[in-house]
Amino acid sequence: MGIFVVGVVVVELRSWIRVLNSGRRRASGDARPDSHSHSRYPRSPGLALRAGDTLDSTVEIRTSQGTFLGRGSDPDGVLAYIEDKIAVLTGIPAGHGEPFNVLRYENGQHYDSHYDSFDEAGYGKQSSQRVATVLVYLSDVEEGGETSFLFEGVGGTERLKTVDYKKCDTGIKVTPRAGDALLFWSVHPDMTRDLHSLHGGCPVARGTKWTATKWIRDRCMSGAGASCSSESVN
Ligand SMILES: O=C(O)CCC(=O)C(=O)O
Repeated sequence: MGIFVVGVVVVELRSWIRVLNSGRRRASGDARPDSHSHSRYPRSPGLALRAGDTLDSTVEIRTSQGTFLGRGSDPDGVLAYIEDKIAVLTGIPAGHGEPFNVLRYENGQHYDSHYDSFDEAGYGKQSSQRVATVLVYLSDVEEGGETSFLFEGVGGTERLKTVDYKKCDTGIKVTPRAGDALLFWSVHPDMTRDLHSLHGGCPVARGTKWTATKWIRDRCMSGAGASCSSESVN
């Protein structure tokens, strides 16, 4: 795996969504996992399940393949480098991050709109909350595959009462570009869930989409191997 430099903020969609443009500054090689990665890294479901959900009942929500990778599984230190950059970007120590959820979407594959934060009514009491997400695009996509925020733009939350969110034709869509990253917050400063953070991955129409998602929690994730001290964020 090579390195993409996650660059500075260039686009602000709302106060809580940022697209970080790499300016195509590749430090070396290609950030996509190699072509054997789907056999090297086993498929893992990765979706948090609500009470009553099963792996079978959620299989159509996210149809991509994925696995989890953290700094511990990367002896070259590339993932640690990116995790540390994300810590600087968010101001939250790297140890609060879950391992990267690396996803590969082929033609027609998608991720239905969802919240990354946990709603206790559905998920039950959690030991920590997901407060922010950094989604790193590891590839361009020839057509489709945008990340959509349905509640964004004029009409906002009202619009969803009348649209079919699976069509991906409303709200704000962010086009994947290799090396860019997207930061958005799932909670307000008072830690209540931000309902505008509803998002999903539109179906890939042509090409292959690779992403690495970093879900960041309000508490340290023990065993992640990264620092949980705010002094480590510099
Ligand atoms: O693939 C995308 O654009 C969205 C991914 C996503 O929603 C997630 O990983 O939480």
